[in-house]
Amino acid sequence: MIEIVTAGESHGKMLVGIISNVPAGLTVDGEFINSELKRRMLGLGRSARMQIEDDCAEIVAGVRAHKSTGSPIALLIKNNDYQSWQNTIGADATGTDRKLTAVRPGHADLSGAVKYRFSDARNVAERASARNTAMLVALGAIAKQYLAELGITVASHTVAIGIVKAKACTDYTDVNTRADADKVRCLDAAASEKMVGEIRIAALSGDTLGGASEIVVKGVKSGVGSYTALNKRLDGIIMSAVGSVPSVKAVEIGDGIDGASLYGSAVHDEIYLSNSGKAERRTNRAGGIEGGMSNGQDIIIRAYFKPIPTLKNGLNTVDISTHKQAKAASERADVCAVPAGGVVCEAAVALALASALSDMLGGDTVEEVKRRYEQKESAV
Ligand code: EPS
Repeated sequence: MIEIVTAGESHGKMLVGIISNVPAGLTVDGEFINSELKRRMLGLGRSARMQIEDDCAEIVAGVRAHKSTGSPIALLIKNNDYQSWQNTIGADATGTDRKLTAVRPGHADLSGAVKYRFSDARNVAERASARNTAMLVALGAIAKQYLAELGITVASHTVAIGIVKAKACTDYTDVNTRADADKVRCLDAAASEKMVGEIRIAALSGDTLGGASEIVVKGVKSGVGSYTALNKRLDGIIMSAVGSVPSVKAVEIGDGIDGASLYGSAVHDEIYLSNSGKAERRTNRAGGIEGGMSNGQDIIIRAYFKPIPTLKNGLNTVDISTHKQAKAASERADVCAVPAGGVVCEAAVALALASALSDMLGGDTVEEVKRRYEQKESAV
């Protein structure tokens, strides 16, 4: 089963990632990985950190002459900002500056400091930082290359920022090309303009904004995941992966939220006999997953992000060194990370799906994986 592990601090020397159980013979395109990393850095509302970094992954193991060898693939992404943190972060650091004791509500600071018994939440903030999502995107790019061999694509677009909602998407072609051309990765031009306005207002008032992204997976055959065991249910696997992305507080599959307040007759996708005699659905309110399995339709996921918890005007908190009431620490942070969050969720979904597929198909080589997938029926 395809699995990942990552390490790295926001201002440490580098981010490290390993993806294991990738079959041999997969073309691993370093340029594609880097283009995915660039997509994560874009979008109005990102912090000044994005001007410091030039995210680029170095492939240091598991790939030879652009092909996976079947061994674990290891990646490195350098943190340029380490230059300014050398004496604070790292194994040989001696600096005790940059303490973080006025813990930020909504961030990992307080619970992390209590859990690991730190008197300074810097260790927590460094690892909990969404900086680590750069490595998630790089590893996700390898998962996307595995999925591409099976004809599967993963894309995303912004559907809400603050109170501004995009109109429902009816055209799921070339989603990433169209979304990436927009400042906030929104496919609805009128909504995009309003979203830009909302981000500017939040920036001026030292505040932050959340929102939602829709992730669209095309080309998945029927029958990935299984109803036979809780941990094989594809909706659960995807929700867990997306829900683990920093800032995500809710995950929806298809029309899950609206459907909860409707009659069943208005929710479930009726099944018809097609002209070719196959059973098919004309609607996709289930978002491509029924009974914990893909049903052959597009898989539609929505990730809901909370506003970034680092605020210019810190919220009320307690300073864990003085045990006095304080204003939360303010650090450089994004005003709105929703456009980037969509790209990160694509990676999380690609990895979850690649993992579920590799669990189902096994296979030592890409050719073997492809042959096994081709044998799967997509409809009856
Ligand atoms: C991020 C890097 C971080 C933050 C952001 C995401 O860099 P720095 O802390 O140096 O500004 O900009 O992370 C957060 C907002 C957060 O709360 O963790 C990145 O590379 O995506």
